[in-house]
Amino acid sequence: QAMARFETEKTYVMVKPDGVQRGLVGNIISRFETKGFHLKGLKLFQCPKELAETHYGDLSEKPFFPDLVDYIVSGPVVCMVWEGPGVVKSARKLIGATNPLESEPGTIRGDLAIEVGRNVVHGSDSVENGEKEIGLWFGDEGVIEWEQAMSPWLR
Ligand code: RTP
Repeated sequence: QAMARFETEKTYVMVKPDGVQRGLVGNIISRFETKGFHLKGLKLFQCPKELAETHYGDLSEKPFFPDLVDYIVSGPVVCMVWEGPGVVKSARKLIGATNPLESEPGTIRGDLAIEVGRNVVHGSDSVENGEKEIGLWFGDEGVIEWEQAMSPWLR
């Protein structure tokens, strides 16, 4: 059984302001849903500057950091928690490479974006960072543990 090798885990995925403005929220959610992952948290949220700076704290020395923070707070984002076997790595694959011109067609960025500074979506890069980011964006509330009635074909 191939799936036995993958732990059930959670990841933090976020539609960035350009994705919300361009009306891509449904398209992006749809890809995670139809893949078979389970939605455990979802909100439309205006990110305060401090949170954007904390979230991207590792990049604070980068020349593009101020622009990145301005971009993330420029309009509402859609915050999501997705759960499933190997979802952290799989979500990164669904999202595609950071620079949309290098993302494969079929990925979210490959299909929907051109600019690295407007790359539509974020996904945690490790299980550990996923836990950290879910805490950062959702706090104690908003993540709902519910059992999805699963099709046996998806088990
Ligand atoms: P993310 O954290 O948003 O999922 O993106 P990532 O892991 O694929 O890429 P990372 O290197 O962590 O960069 C975070 C975000 O910063 C913006 N960026 N701009 N102007 C630039 O050269 C540049 N490089 C990165 C992108 O929005 C990237 O997603």
